[in-house]
Amino acid sequence: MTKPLNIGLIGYGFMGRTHSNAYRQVSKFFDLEYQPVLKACCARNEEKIKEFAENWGWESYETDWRKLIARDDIDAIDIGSPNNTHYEMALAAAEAGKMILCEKPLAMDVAQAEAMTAAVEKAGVANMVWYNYRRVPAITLAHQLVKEGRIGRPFHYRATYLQDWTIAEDVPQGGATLWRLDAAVAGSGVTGDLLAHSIDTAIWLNGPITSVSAATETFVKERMHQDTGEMQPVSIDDACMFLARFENGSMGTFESSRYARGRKNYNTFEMNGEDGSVFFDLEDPQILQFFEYANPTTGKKVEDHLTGWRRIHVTNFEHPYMDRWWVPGCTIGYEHTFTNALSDFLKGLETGEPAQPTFRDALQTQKVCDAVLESARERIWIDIN
Ligand code: SOE
Repeated sequence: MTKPLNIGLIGYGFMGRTHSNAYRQVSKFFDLEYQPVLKACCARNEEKIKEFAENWGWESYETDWRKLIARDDIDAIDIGSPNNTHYEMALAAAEAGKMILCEKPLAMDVAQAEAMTAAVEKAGVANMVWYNYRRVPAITLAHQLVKEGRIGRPFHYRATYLQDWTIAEDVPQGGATLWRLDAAVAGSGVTGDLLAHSIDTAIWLNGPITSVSAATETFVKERMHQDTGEMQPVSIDDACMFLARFENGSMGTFESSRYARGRKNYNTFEMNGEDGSVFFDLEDPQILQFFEYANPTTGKKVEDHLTGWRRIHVTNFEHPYMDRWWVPGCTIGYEHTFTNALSDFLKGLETGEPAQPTFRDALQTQKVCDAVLESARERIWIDIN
């Protein structure tokens, strides 16, 4: 017996589209008790949201998010609007007893993230944050290998997240499409937008981060505001680098920039352990690179004159999520990571085992982001609890 789950989506931008696509696809590929119904979407601009609703097949639309949350025919609220709206919407949705799926980063800062986590936990509503890269099959496979102990004791974690779309000085900031460049709306620059992904993945693979030391830079100091046409100081971090210590004794380096010419969405990580290493690059998304020095289960040394980095094509039925898609060797892409995440959320409702990252998991990422920004400001190491 299937159960309908009525979704109310807030936001119609890039993430509104990725989420809508996931709602449309998920029940066609995954066997799920809960089947999402695209009940209503919501944004202030009526013309835009009407067009969006028609394009993606939403049954209805609202122009006031409070009305959407108040509707009796909505079970789950999906917050896909800019970062400065997440807090108020999440509190109201939790208060109304709705499940919540929230875009990343969870909040503008730790204080908001803590209140949001407390609200969903008090209300007892299912919740998840869309850190979609956990659901890239090759990253999920890396997680499996690490948790199985295949790389042994971890020593190093190395992450980069590079893009190049803000190099030109005449790229405006703010407004409906460029709010990621306005700290008042986004909370921060690359730290909350890109490094939050890297931090989420790192914590998932390598456990808690306990202290950080960071440096940030803003290369272009003034930009025109998209709506007003006025020149204004740039408030975000354009680039950020930080050192990290993990609870398990390993060390990490993280680097992010939107000024890395030629890099479009270069999200990589490498983890080096006593018995092996893993490496992933989102610009080569089907591949997980694995170096095996020893098998920790048998204690047998594997490295010999034929050992090298193995490029595992994560496209077989045995690989995470892949039995749900096409046939072995046929690749999947960016949009599937959202569908995979949604299927985990819906499965979680069925099994009672919540899909991660929950708000509480994402609060940890928020703590690291805040500590990174504080460390860069104060030029000191910051501990994270
Ligand atoms: C920024 O350009 C961005 O769209 C992020 O906001 C997303 O989270 C990331 O996955 C892709 O890049």
